[in-house]
Amino acid sequence: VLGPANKPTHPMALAPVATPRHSVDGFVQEFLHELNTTQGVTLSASTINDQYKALALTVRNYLMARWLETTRNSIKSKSKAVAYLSAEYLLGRQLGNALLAADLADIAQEGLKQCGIELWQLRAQEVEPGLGNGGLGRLAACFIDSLATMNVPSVGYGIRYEYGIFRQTFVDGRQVEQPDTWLSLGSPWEFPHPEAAVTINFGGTTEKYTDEDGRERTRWLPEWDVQAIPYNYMVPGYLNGRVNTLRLWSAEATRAFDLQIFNSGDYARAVRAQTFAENISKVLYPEDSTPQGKELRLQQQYFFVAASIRDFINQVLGEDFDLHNLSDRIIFQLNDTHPVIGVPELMRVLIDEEGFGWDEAWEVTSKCFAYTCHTLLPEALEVWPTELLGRLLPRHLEIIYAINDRFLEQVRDRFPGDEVRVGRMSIIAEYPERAVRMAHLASVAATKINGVAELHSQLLRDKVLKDFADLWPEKFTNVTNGVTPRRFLRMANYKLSGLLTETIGSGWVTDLERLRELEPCADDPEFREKFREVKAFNKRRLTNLLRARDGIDLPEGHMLDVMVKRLHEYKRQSLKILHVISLYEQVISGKISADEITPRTVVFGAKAAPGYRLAKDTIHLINKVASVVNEDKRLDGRLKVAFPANYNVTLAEKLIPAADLSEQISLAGKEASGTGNMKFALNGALTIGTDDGANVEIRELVGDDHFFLFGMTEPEVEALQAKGYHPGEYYQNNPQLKAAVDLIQSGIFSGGDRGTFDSLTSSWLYHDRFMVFADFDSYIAAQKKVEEKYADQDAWTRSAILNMARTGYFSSDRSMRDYMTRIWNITPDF
Ligand code: GPU
Repeated sequence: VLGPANKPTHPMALAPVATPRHSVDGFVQEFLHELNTTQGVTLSASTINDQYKALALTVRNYLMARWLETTRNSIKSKSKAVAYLSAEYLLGRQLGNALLAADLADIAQEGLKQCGIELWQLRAQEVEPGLGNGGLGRLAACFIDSLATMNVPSVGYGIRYEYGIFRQTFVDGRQVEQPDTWLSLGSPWEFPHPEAAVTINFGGTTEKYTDEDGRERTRWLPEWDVQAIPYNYMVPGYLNGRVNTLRLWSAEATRAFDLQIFNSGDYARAVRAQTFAENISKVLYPEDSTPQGKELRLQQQYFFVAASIRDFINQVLGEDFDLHNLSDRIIFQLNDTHPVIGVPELMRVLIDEEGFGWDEAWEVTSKCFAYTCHTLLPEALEVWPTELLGRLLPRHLEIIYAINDRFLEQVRDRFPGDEVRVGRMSIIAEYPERAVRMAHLASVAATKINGVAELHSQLLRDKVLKDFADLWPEKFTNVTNGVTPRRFLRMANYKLSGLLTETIGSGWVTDLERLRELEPCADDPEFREKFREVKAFNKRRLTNLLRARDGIDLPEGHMLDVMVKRLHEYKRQSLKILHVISLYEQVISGKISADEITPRTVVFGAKAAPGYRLAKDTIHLINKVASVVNEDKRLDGRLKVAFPANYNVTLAEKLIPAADLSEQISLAGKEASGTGNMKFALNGALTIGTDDGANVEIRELVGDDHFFLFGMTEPEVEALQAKGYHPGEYYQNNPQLKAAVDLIQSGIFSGGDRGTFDSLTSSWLYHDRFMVFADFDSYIAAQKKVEEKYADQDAWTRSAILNMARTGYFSSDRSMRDYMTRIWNITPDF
């Protein structure tokens, strides 16, 4: 496919590409040019979608010179780069971020106005690329933003799913999934490069042979293959002239593959074969933290990792690079275990294709990977049955066995006679079936292993990966997660941003710790008033959005109490809805009068994995409670529940800045970090939360007086588990809890049917791993404190300002700096 490159003979070929003039006129000229020549329409005949696309292309053009320059420099400079390997990137809309990075927002607004177009209308056209599930995918998106802004040579690698995370709808209160057709109107942000396709092999067998030098070698004789087509996306740094690349792979059938079958005359089979190959990048698996062990999923993982490693070696390093020095040029950061198959893949490339000996190859490989673990739940750790892995990747399974043999020898050396430990640590599990433990493979291969918050990293060392920490304590470290201040403060909360910049200058956007300078403003009544006005503005903005988007009417003057995150038992949306039910129950049973309730709207946003029954039942319950509570006049409009469907990054950007109260109520020891918690605090919401994940660090920074802590600590959870958790006792001994649960079982939320929510109530009552009842009392007490504080608006606003001023630590820029010093050993090149 690739012809010889043309020599640049024209002097213009060496000049940097032209950037359109940074002025309203320059912008309008470029915009109309794109509308006419790329969309092929006149302004007067153009649709909103034409205009959106022309705008996207225009903004791209402003970033283009920087992108080409960055790419050229990164190949020339030969500095060490980071390749972030992630099966998910939950990017959110691109237009706003690109406008911000190119410093074009005001110019575009004015230029479009002159064309009779409203910028916000075009922004609303964009369908966000939802190529991730939740926190893990969004973290990847924040990290590549920070790497670009901090001038770190880096590339993100992943999968261009044709269908991202499903679109959630509700039918009679139940979740129904619709396909996410984000590409249907075309995607102006991507640059496909079919000429740079990489062939990826699968299946078949291996065979031994003797090479010309008389050495025993192995080769893989694969059975089928697919093409990996790269699609490049710009990752612009914030006002710094740098644009990094995110490279997402799309699967296409190889020509050889279907030609063979076409020639056999079986047209239908040929087309089926094509579909089979292209299925690999068809759809994002919607399970979050609960791997399904499906063959297609392993195909996806190998597909993108093999293509990425090949791509880096060929495109960035070039043919004559001595791969013995690979670790001088690259560190592959593994975003959880999804890309861990890259470890045996690099071994295979070095040994089978490059002729390295085993030890030589391991020497290189064991310096090129670092592993981030994102969970503490044992069921979230990926394992692949050897039967499946061996069928799909026979050579890789052999290599994994060989890695394991040498590794277990090391364990036996260090702990002679401790065969129980050897069994625990083995990369291969024997029960319930023989399977590869991907977290063990990652831990053996990685130079560094990190958790994502202090508590999480400590629990990894002490529990989940304790044996590995005993063997290699120096491998373990922590990097607390962070979020990008560009998207989640500067863009999402432009009113607050304006106030911040007016008060301390604009430096905070790239140096978030400078928010500290706002601490004194907490005591300034004038500033507090402005801060409250910003919050009120954000609430009105949300109200307008939810009215148009969902037909939801948010009442005015309510405390906005927000719980948005994936639906999981461990995150305990159940505890939040029990609180609502309890408030309702107390009013309708006459225990309290409606005017004792703080006017409050509880907002939920949550998708459940399509096969996760209890999670879906919880969504059903929340919706049913909402429809009963919202209509009941006895509450005097003082308690409302809003559950907009299809929570995504776009909605988060409107919801978080409007929130008063942030719900972070997982059972202690279960949430690795959380990152929504950080976004809320930075936008001036107060947290009600357990001592879990990054909540611990948030509370340390903002101070106990400005955080509503409740619930058991992790050691208390462990102790209760050990002694035996009996939820029935809490139910029997706590009348308020009993009344709430009984109200569900009365059928009041299910049209009189008493059994509708039995799955939930019996789970809480008889086998709740996440101990909702045990923390109920303490949660209710903490909510009382919330109400007391909210009654004193000055005190509340003061705390809100301090939350914002003291959480600059949670910038993903800081996370990236920590990765650079603790894990990657690189310094940014300026
Ligand atoms: N997380 Br494992 C996911 O979003 N998906 C996963 O498959 C796994 C973890 C989350 C953690 O639950 C959350 O606590 C953390 O903040 C986030 O990853 C980013 O580290």
